[in-house]
Amino acid sequence: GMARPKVVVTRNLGAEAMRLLDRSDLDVVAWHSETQPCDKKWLYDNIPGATGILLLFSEKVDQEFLDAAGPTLKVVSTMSVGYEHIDVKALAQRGIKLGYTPDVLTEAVADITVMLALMAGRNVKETTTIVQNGQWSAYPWAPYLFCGSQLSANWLQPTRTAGFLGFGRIAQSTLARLLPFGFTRALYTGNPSSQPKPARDAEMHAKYASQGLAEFRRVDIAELARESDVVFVLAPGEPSTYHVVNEEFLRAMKKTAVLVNTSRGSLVDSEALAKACREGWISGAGVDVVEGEPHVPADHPLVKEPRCVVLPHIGSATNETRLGMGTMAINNVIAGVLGGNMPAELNMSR
Ligand code: 8YV
Repeated sequence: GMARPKVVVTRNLGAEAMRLLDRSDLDVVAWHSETQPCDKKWLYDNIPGATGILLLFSEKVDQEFLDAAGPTLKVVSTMSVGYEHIDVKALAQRGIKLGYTPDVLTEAVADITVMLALMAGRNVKETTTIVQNGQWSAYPWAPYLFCGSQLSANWLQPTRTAGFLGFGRIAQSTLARLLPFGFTRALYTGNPSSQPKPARDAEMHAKYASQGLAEFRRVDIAELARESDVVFVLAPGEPSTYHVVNEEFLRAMKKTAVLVNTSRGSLVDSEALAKACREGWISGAGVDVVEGEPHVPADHPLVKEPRCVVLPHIGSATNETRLGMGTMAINNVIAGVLGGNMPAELNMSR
């Protein structure tokens, strides 16, 4: 009969998702383990002649990889919304489609973004450490004991300002969660590498005005730092966003403000952020991503800093969302290989 297109899958994505690949019209070659990454020899033995490849955020797709796969390759599907591990230009030149997983993880990441803003403002790292060390009784109650800064609007701060460095899907869902906290101002910078989109901006302005935001404006990065009570770092990791949050940015922030990064570690200068927390330029920080992750030792400046909560990149880590991402990545590769409509194909012409 007809040759079945080969699909290489670099990780076992769990029985429920993998079942979708049980099809007679595909020749699926999948790495066996859920917990161990595939070894390079296995990968390079198997990718020649593949039509589709499903892989993860931690795996590089460069010229060497594409040469090894050869001219049969039609689609790369990544189980992530970020795609800085993929040489998109090289894919475009070879006419290879790229599938990714936007939307399905937006709400999970927005949840953890708000959680980090609360944790950073309310001294959760410092205070839970005290409890875990059995030292609670060493801190007799006092009116300002363990006090942090409040996220929601309050009698002293009736106006709260959210600042978004990047205003895509996750930032918009984060803002939706903040409106009931009494935020009345939202400021944002575009992704530094993308052009302003006046039509999209106008539409958003109308929408947020009707939802009770007194002010919603695109600003430059200096004004964002100066005016925000919380800065949310939510732009893609790419050369144009490298260390946008640096010493100058952090020094310009309010002393009562909080910084949250749930995008990529490369946007924030870790040394500068540790110094900002330590020296009180800001009230605290919460990061789900760190430059150089997962190699983040216990003596990393941000890990040592009591005013900085560090999470091990768990923004999308809910059972529901990961199953959604796995399903989407699988459906992307199947559709791409068989010539159907991919649920989420990256538009490379932008
Ligand atoms: C994942 C992410 O944890 O989707 C992304 O870009 O950073 C996270 O959702 C991870 O990258 C999954 O591959």
